[in-house]
Amino acid sequence: MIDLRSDTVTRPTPEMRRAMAEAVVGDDVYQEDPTVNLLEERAAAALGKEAALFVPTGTMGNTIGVKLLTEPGQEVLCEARGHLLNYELSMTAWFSGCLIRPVEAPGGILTWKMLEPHVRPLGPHWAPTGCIELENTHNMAGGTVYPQEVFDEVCDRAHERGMRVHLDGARLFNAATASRRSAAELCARADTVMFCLSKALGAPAGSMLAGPRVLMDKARLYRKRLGGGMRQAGVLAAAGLIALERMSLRLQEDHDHARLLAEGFSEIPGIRVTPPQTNIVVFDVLETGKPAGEISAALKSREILINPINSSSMRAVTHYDVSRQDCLAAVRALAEVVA
Ligand code: TLP
Repeated sequence: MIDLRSDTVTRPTPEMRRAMAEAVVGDDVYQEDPTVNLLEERAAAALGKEAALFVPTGTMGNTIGVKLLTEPGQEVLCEARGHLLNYELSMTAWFSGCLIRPVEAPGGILTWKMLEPHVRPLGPHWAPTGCIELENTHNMAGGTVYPQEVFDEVCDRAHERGMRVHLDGARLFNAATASRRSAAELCARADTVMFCLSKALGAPAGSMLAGPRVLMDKARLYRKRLGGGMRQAGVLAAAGLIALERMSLRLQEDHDHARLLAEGFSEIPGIRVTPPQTNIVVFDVLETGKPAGEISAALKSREILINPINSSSMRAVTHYDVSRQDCLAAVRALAEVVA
């Protein structure tokens, strides 16, 4: 099977498996796991933040990040296709007691001009906006990258208005690679940031939440409340260190593969695709006359896995376990299926 459903499907590299087997561990709930402690220090340094916390998933990182920046009864602004709103089982409502107000943005990139009309002060009828959540890269918009001045302006204006900013940087290192900036530069003005070790970076599990130390101390308690106190988690953190320090340097290859896929797809009659900026190719199949679900099933019978997003669009994601040859095979299979 050539698995283009997501970059979450990567399996740990042989080097990760060795590091996991040899990891020095302790009880992380007592903060005594040296490998977790090291990963947290290195992640904080990579992001230019005071402290970082190892969490089991990106969803938990976002859940805690938003909780830290809001009070119950506030609103959170996020892009209409955002992961926080659509794929996290309403955790913002359940855990933070906040309503998400979605704002549509072309390419998933929210500017201050788009956000400002939706910012609400406290009033007799209104819940105040507590926090803005941005996604970089934006997953369902096709792995798009924030122009840095747009991102920074949203943060600055939000802060002037007393709001705070959480960055869902599940694929922050893809954004860094594409924009040729450091991850720290990208998130410098956000209050809290989450990135995933278990997506493009190839670790088997784990994400990092980072921000000021006082917030990360609180985050540690929220993580425990959510059932995320993982004890000898150094076994996972050992793979996370390799993800952070080595795998983050090879992402251009995935981006090149995504471009190759998109170029091939764009030559197939009825397929419309925007050139990808990173490792995610979202493409429209409406004009083929076939529903995306049917195309996905037909591809599966040819040993290619690509998920539909809805009835007319699909998403292919490149990653460490996908080669140039695999991408060419996927293009050939899609052309056959559509024909
Ligand atoms: N994304 C997954 C699915 O949930 C859609 C994927 O296959 O892309 N933020 C962003 C931007 C994400 O893309 C994801 C996962 C998460 C957060 C959540 O991470 P996990 O799955 O670790 O909870």
